[in-house]
Amino acid sequence: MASALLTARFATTVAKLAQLPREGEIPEVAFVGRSNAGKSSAINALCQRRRLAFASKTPGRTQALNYFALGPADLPPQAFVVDTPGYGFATAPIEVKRAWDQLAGRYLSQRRALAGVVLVLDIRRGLTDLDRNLLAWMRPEVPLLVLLSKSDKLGQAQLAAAMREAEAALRALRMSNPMALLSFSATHLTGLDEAREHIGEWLSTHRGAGSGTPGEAGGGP
Ligand SMILES: Nc1nc2c(ncn2[C@@H]2O[C@H](COP(=O)(O)OP(=O)(O)O)[C@@H](O)[C@H]2O)c(=O)[nH]1
Ligand SMILES: [Mg+2]
Repeated sequence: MASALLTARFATTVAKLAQLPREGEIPEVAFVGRSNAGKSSAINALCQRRRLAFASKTPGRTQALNYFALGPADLPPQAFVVDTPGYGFATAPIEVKRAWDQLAGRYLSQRRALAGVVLVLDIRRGLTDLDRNLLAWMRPEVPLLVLLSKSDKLGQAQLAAAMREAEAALRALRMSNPMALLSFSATHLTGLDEAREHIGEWLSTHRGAGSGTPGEAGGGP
């Protein structure tokens, strides 16, 4: 399924949980991270598309879940990639945080179709308290791939140190989720194949809402 990323196309924008596509057999991979961490750029690079996910220069503009469909265009989607709103703008009022929790937080904690989560971190910043808050929404069975993005901004020694630091910070959280960590650059196209492999593996092995026990479909409250 790794190559399915190359078929990505815009599907829909979801501004409220009630507008989510009905849960069924279609697995989803969500990209999460602080505003400006490089989520949209990572999606574009992984899908080999220039402007699929809008790589915004204006942090915090996209307060919605953006769905991209994968698979042959003439068939129902095989999977979805979901770009989530960034969090952690310095000036965000409490209402913005509440809005994020209501949509993205609840999406992360409730969505049965979620086959995996890609957390995008700016490698120069590492794991922040805002990222820790976000990770607290995740269910323990959902696998996590952490992309230390913008790795092109650091030299070899700094990069190795940043990787070690992020690894220790993640380990300290004692999450039971399956987890992988990669250094990544959307501009220099590093880490793409490994990231695609993880995502492809999630999508092809996910047992979603529709494939569980009858009556289980639909997920959270
Ligand atoms: N040098 C470098 N810049 C990047 C990389 N990824 C994203 N950026 C830049 O970082 C800014 C934010 O990227 P964007 O993808 O919009 O972040 P988002 O808010 O998380 O979706 C933009 O100016 C991008 O061009 C990267 O791998 N390397
Ligand atoms: Mg974005």
